[in-house]
Amino acid sequence: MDGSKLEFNSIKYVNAAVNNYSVSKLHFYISAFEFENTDGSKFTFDSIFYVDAAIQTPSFALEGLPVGNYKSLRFLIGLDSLHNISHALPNTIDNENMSWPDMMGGGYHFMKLEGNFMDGGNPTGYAMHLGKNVHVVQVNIQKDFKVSGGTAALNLEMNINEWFSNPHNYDFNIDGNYSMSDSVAMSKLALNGKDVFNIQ
Ligand SMILES: [Cu+2]
Repeated sequence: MDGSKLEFNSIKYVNAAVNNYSVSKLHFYISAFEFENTDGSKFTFDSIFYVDAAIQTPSFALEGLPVGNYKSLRFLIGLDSLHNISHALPNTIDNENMSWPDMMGGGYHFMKLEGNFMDGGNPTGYAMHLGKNVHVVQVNIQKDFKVSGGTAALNLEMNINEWFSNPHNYDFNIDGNYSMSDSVAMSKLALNGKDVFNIQ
C-alpha cells in the first residue's frame, strides 16, 4: 500500500477520493504472461496464478524463458476469455470461491478486494469484485531486465491504492461500495488496474 507492506483489517488507508478504508481480503488471478525481448521477439506463457494476499510473498515459476535482454512484460489481472468460463479451471476450493455466478454471465472473479470504509463515521463494508471479459485488466510494464541463465527473479508489487485512482478517483460513496453488478464501477476499476503493478 503506497510502498508499505499491507496490514489487514485496519482502517488506516486513504484513497485519492479521501475514503478512509481497510483491506480484509485480496484475491486475484494473474495470467497470460508475455515477455518481449529487446530484439522484438515475444515469449508467452499460458500459466494462471491465483493470489491470496494473506499468503506472504507468493512466488511462481515460469520455465523456459530464453536468456537475453528484455524490455517489457505484459500479463492479465484476471483470465482470458478462453478460461473465463464456469468450471474451466481445476475444481479447487480457491477456484470455486472465485466463481462468477452463471446467472451473471459465469466464469470467474478476476479480483476480490474487500474491507471496510468510514461512511459518515461508521465503518461500512465494501467489496470491489471484478469479472466479465470486458473488464479484464491488461498490464503492460516497460522495464529493462536481463535473463542470464539459471534463474532470474522479478518482484511484482501491487499498490492496492492504485485501484482507486488513475484515471478515475473511485469514491465508495459516489461510485458504490459493491461493484459486482455495476458495470460502470467495474469499468473504472479495470482502467485503474492497469498501473497497480510495478516491477521492483
Ligand atoms: Cu462477486
